[in-house]
Parts: sequence; C-alpha cells; structure tokens
Amino acid sequence: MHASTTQDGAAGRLVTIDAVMQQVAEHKGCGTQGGSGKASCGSAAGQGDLPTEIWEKVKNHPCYSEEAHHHYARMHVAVAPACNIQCNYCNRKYDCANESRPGVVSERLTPEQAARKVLAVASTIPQMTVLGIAGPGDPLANPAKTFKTFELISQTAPDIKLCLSTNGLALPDHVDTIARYNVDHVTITINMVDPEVGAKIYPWVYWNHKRYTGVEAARLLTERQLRGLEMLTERGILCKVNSVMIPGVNDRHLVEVNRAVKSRGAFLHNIMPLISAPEHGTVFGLTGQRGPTAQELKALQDDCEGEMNMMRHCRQCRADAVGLLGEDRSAEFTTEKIMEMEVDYDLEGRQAYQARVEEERVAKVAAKQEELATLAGAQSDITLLVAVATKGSGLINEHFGHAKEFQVYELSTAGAKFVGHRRVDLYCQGGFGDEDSLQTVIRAINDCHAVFVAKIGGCPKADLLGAGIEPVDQYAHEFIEKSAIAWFKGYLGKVAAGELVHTPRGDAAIRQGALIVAA
Ligand code: CLF
Ligand code: SF4
Repeated sequence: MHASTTQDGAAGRLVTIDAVMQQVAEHKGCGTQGGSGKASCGSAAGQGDLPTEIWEKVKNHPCYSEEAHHHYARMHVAVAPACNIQCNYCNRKYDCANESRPGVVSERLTPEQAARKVLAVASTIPQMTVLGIAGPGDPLANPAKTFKTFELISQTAPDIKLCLSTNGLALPDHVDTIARYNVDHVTITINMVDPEVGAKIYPWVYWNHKRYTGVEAARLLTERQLRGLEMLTERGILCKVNSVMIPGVNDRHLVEVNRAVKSRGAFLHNIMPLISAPEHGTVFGLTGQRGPTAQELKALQDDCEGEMNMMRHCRQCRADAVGLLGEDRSAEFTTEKIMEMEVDYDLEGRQAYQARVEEERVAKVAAKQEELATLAGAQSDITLLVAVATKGSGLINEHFGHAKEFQVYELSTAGAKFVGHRRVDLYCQGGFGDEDSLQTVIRAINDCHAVFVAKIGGCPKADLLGAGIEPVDQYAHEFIEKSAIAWFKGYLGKVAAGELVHTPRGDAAIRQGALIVAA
C-alpha cells in the first residue's frame, strides 16, 4: 500500500492522511483552517448584478452557476441510506431520484470513509469545489452521519463548499445545525404546494414515529418544506428548489410552485424531467407515466423564468457522482482505490489552479461580448437552438462520436443562452459508428438547427444533414458562445440574402435513464 500523504497549504508540509484523520478524530483540525478557509479566485467575471456575498457563494459552485459548471466540479458522498418518505418515481434499490437518476446503487460510506474520499478527490481534481450529500436516501433522515461527514470535511478540506439536498420533511428540525456547520447551499425537492397534487406523487411520509398517507401526508410534507425554506433563507443560506416535472400530474402546477418558492426567497429553481421506465421498478415506471419531451420541459422552464433564475444544466447525478456535471469519475474513487491512493491535499496548489480557471473564464466572457457587439443592430426575430459537443472549459472540444451528451444553446440577436443538455448513446464504438446510436442522437437533438463539434466523420455528417441538422466543425477548440454567435450571424446573413429559408424544427426526446460512466 502507498503511503497516503496530504499537504499543509500554509507551510507546504507533507503529512500522512492517517495523521489528518487522527487529528480529526481528536477534534484538532488539520492546521489548514486559517483565514476564511475559502478559495480566492480573484475575478469578478460573470458577477453581473449579484451582491458580492452571493457571488462568493455561487461563483465556483457548478450547480448554482451555469457559467461555473463548465469549469468546476462537484462530488457527492453516499453516506445517507435511509429515507422518511416515498416518492412514486423512486425505487429504493437505487439512489434518491430527487438528485439522482435511477440506474446504479452507490457504494455506501461511513463519514470517515467519506472524508478520506474527499481528500483523495480534492488532491486529484483541483477544480472540485463542492461536496454535496444527496443520498442515496435523504440526508436529513440520517442526520448523525450527514453532519459528522460535514464536520470532518470542514476540518480537513476547509476550501470546499458544503451542499445538502433534502426532501424537506425533516428540514425545520435541522436548520440551526445546517447553519452551525456552514452548509451554505441547500436544495429542497418541492414537487407541489397543493396536497391534492401531492397525494398523486407521495403514497406516504413517516414523521414523528407515525406513517401518514394520502392528502394528509402531502399536506404535512408541503407545510414542512415551505417552513424549512423560509427558515433557511432568513438565515442567509442559499436555497435551490428542485422539482420533478410529471406530465399530467404536476406540470402546470409547477408554475404555482415557482411562485411559492420565489416568494420565500429561493435563489434558483431547477425543474427536472421525470425519468421513468418500467425497468426502474418505480410506481410511475410500472404504470407507464411518461416524462416530458425536451420542448415541454423548455416551455415550462421559460414560463417560470422571471426574476428568479432557472437552473437548466442539472444532470440528475448519482449520490456518489464525482467530476464536472455531465461526467462521472466515481469509478476512479472506489473505497478500495482511495485506500491505495497517494493523497496530496495542496490548498495553495488548488487555489493557484482555480485562479487560472478564472483567467480562462474572463477570456471566454470577453470573447463572447466582443462577438455579440458585432451583432448589435441586427434585426431579426429568428430564434433557434444549436447543440454543442464539449468536454468542458466552455470550448467546442469533443468529437461527435465521443459525445455522451450535447449542450444546447438558444441563439437570437440577444446572443447565445444555455438552455439545456441532452444525454445520448455513444456513437463511436471503438473504430466504427453505431447506426442505432446515431438515430438516438438525432432524436435527442432533433429540435436543433446545427451541431457544433471538434471533429466528425463523413457518415454521421451525411445522416445529420439528411435529418436537417447542420454539422459545424470549423470552430473546433474555440469558445462555444463566441462561435455560436459568429455562426448565427452567418445564418442570418444567408436568410437575408435569400440563400436559406428559416424553418422551425420539431421536438426532441429526452433520453430515459442513460448512464454516464467514466471513460
Ligand atoms: Fe450535489 Fe445538488 Fe449540491 Fe449540486 S448536484 S447536492 S446542488 S453539489 Fe447539481 Fe447534480 Fe443537478 Fe443536483 S447537477 S442533481 S442540482
Ligand atoms: Fe426516494 Fe429520494 Fe423520494 Fe426518498 S426522497 S423516496 S430516496 S426519491
């Protein structure tokens, strides 16, 4: 076994990870808690009109800032197995579907194993800035394990933001503890504010040693969720609300949910599509309840967008996910592997790396603004979608055949706006293209006029063109938004010159239950 080491950021001193864990066990901390304990990234790119204290909380949180999600990673530790409610879209064999899509059972960790894993990941992935606890059950139905994990991590890795995701039933009882542990980001899954709607989603909740069912259960849940949200926002804790869009059950009702959470101070609303297939064994899967199409989801997100930000980049990740949103490196960090890993928790190195990321962000924003300025005065009411193959950093840097998802941008004379992503089956199967996968890719981006890639082969190019989607590879390894705006300018020019007739596209399918695993 390798000797696991970590580095005291202030002194650059190497210590063994076991010594760190021992110090933690003795409540001495690891000597890295000086100053604010937060990484300083030294840039205001993207702050807009956000107050500085909020910007500090969101600037490198990949879920709370769409812009940050191109650059920063998060990790989850699966320390919370139990749950106190039943959702009709959940099968307890899998992770909590409020923050995870069904498909894989996470490896359960003790708080001590979780803290060790965080150090291992932080040493390997310097842009990993957030630790979330999101299951596999409900973190607040497992408060001792959840808060012990937060305590250990705040002592050993003080620059990492702490994040929690809950169904909200137990939330009012834990708000003070959440504040005490400096958990600055809390997600509550709120699917309804009307108990009649709730009774169609939740067969039961378990509270105060009693099982409640039907409308009574849903009423108890909604009251406690909204009270918990108010208590958190009163304390200045940033809250995100997740809602699962279930067509015919709560889809139109989510506009009312949006109003209710906005009025109680939620910072962000994340409306996610129901993932439901018979093989998941959930009530909704077995009764054939469908999820929304891509355009149904977008229309609801657009309806809810007002003063409140809508999150559109959620990947419904696993309770043990590791990496950028959209990638999953959890297989690199199994308990067995982290016990064997060299750990070098270098706080200064992490801060230096993140400072470089901020420089990239500034360059990206400047390039976008420069390109946008060239569109000033353009008159057109054309709005269209384009898909982009990217590995991150805001660049068009993925081959068509290697893409496991495409990011989708809406283009108009106002610029390029991120509006979602589409998971797909891998087209390239080690040297040959899979025709079936290509059809699923086309279905997933069927509402897009073009797809931007770093490289693409002749066969898929021809099939995409046949489906009316233009493959665009001349902006390989360039910034996404700048390139998309430049292409859109050309598109408008062709329409104005009569070389092209703008035709709206149809709808697209949301891939059910696709699993992204480390390559
Ligand atoms: Fe995790 Fe959730 Fe924190 Fe993010 S995930 S606990 S807020 S650190 Fe993010 Fe994943 Fe969507 Fe969750 S993309 S499922 S919203
Ligand atoms: Fe499943 Fe999460 Fe709902 Fe609990 S809160 S039943 S774990 S989806």
